[in-house]
Amino acid sequence: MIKMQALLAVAVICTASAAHAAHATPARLRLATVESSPLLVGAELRPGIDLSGTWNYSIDPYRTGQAGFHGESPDPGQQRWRDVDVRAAMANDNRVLYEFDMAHSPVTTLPSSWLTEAAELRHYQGLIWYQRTFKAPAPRAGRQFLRFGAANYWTVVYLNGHAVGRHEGGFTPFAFEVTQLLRDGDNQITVGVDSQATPATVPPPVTDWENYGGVTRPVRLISTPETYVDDAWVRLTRQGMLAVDAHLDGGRAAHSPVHLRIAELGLDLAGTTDAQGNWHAIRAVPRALVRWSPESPKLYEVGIDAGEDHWRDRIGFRTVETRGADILLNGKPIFLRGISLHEEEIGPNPTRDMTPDAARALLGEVKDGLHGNYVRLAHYPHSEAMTRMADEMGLLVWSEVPVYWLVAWSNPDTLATARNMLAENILRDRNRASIAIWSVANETPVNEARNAFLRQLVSDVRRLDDSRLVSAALLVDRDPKASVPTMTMVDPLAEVLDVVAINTYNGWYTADRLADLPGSVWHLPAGKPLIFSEFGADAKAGFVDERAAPRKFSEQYQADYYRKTLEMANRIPTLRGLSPWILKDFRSPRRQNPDFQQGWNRKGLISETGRRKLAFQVLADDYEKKQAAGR
Ligand code: GCB
Repeated sequence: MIKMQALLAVAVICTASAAHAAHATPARLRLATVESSPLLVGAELRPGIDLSGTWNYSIDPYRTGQAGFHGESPDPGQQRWRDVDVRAAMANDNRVLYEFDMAHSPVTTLPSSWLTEAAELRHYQGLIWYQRTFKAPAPRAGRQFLRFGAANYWTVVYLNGHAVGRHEGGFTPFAFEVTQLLRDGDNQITVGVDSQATPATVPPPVTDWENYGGVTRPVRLISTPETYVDDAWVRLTRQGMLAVDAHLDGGRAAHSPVHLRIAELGLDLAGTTDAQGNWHAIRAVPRALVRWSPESPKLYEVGIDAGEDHWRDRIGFRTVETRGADILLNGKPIFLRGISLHEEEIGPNPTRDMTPDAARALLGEVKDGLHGNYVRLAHYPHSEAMTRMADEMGLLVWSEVPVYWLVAWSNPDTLATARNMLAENILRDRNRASIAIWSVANETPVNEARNAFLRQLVSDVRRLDDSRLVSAALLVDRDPKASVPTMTMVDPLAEVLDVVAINTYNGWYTADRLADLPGSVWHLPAGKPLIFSEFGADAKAGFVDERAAPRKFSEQYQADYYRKTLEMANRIPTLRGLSPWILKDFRSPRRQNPDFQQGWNRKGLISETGRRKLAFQVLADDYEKKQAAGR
């Protein structure tokens, strides 16, 4: 059923995955995984208390709050989560020692990354503790959950001095039930977040983007009835039927009456849960149903009523499939006119706080500026604010997990982490009409261990969601002897993907002349759609070189690069989509050319503050033509 049996193994393995000594946490702490924790699908639309706002924070570079100096349990004087008035305790008893005082530590505003909080934190990778108090809802009924949109990367949570749980992974939601731990009046929540990547983490330490440590998405205290809808998935199947799966949790979950309601369609589908609290139903589509598409992003108010619980969401209905080299949306061939995006808001000093307004600003550039119908949300699951905005604005989405470059392919803990992350992402976003493609990896080296790792992820996607396409951004082999650029897809993973996706940087990282790109030769699978999931060139906004052969980093070079690469791409018969790299300049510590980069990857079509470069219009013109030609 909905919580896949196959993932049980993941939960078990994950418990052992805190092998990294720095992240050792007391055994009693539950690890949040899709199997062991509440999912609270659609949590953003449930009533609750938003814990955004002011929190105290305290750095812990030696992780003294996690282990003593010989690796034993941490000293009480270092336990940041203790429910204690430090000043009073030390004033009253001169035997007492605390080497922290959260209540009098500096303050920050969450959600946000600590990187932007203070100059000395700009490059801090490690552990930081956050604490605040909040009033419990009064009166309290039913069940209460602490739900995190995301915290990067390891998170440990305490409530009123008690351990609540921990989570691994920087980009997916997790929740803990705290019904029994809440008290009347003031409650104290303490959260430790450690951003340090290791060779075993997903992603590993070396990437090409900023590792924004911290609580980067909202934290809420969510209330539900005693028995509630923990998971729900309402969609069109590939065959165009309306299907619902729901899972109830609580004392009355089994053999309970449930209703799926879509008032606008006059639909009321009744059923009963089984002994495990699961319900599955399928029926013909109501005739009046308007299908979701980029041109008409119709969303319906959908409800599932189960006892006292009224689960709701706003859902669009459409089908996505492939036929030969075509991608079909609602049965019709579509060309994906897209661009890639990192989760970084427009502005001079982003902190990865993706509010709905910030998401709208980015997606508006894609939809209205570029005439796009598609975005690649790279390289990890983006905030639900982003995928909900894509639903609303009418943009198809490629969603991916950070299985990026050099992952520990032979480490079972790493595989367990990746599988859990993938499942958390899919279960969170299965109700988003915008999501068309789940991607399992980016630019990974072909070898047996990697192939087995990624095949497992592909089969997980198919089991968790058979209504969408599976892909991965792959690399190609280049013939060093050929007189024109000649590339061949030799990656065996392509065989198990619905869409072949390729990243290519000829003319930027290679010595090719731009004039030679259109004559490139590609040897690709014939019967599958191709997407160029990346191509791009850096340009510093405002850097002008009007010569016939403009130099790298000028806006002119980037614009020429786009012209020639588009010419090359448009000649490939199986090409069905593009997501060039990238909409906006983004922070990346590996980019340190002092004249042009200053810590930013400059491949954006707009600068970090939103200034459009020349290449923006080149892509916009190409997409406008494709749109006019009905592609
Ligand atoms: C890539 C990566 C992307 C980088 C980009 C670049 O192939 O997938 O994460 O940022 O190239 O700019 O080199």
